[in-house]
Amino acid sequence: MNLFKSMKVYLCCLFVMCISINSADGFQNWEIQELYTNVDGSIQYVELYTSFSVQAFINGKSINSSYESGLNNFTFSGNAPFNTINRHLLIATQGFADLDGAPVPDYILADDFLFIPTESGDPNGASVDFLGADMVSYLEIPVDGFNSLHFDIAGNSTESVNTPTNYNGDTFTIIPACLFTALAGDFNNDCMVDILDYELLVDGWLGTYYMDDFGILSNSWLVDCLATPEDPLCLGM
Ligand SMILES: [Ca+2]
Ligand SMILES: [Ca+2]
Repeated sequence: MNLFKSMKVYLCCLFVMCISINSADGFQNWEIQELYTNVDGSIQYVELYTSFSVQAFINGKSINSSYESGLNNFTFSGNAPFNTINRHLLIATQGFADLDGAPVPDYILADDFLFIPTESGDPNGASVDFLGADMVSYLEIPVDGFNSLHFDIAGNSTESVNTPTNYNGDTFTIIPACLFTALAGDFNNDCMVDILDYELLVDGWLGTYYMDDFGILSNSWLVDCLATPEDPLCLGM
């Protein structure tokens, strides 16, 4: 073999090696683009996005969610489809998957994966870390069922309407039944004030809810805006 031929073989091998090393490692360019939770953590999702190719190799990689002393872990069970340019991945709870018209999640997430910071909690807030790829943190997250946290490439967040999008590009917007009523004390946004709101109050007592909220809850107790939308409390009067 002359020198030219052996150089060609060498460069060829180097090229193949580079591709396979790149492929084996290809997951670092996913960004955390959106986080959503409802008030009780049963409907949540983490949406990822990448503009890069060859980011499919996520099998066994982890996303950690942490707040104060709590740590939740999600591990990918399988790689993403190979073509990743301008794709999203949707990792969502079963409660999300069960919503009418919801895009099919690419991966299923346990309930309560995302933490909801409270007024009296850690001032550093909560964080979500796709280990080796991207990390975001937040002091607050909307729980009105309609808005979510959207992150830019630098990790800055804004609150706006939820836009869950899966790998296939299917998307929709979660619209809670009671979004546009003004019923005070309806902590879980289901249009009525009942035992479910009381349970949230107890769970968040002196962290999220205080004596004022107990008074508001008592004042609206058993008001049902689906049954009686004309009730002055449903109209914010
Ligand atoms: Ca989105
Ligand atoms: Ca309620």
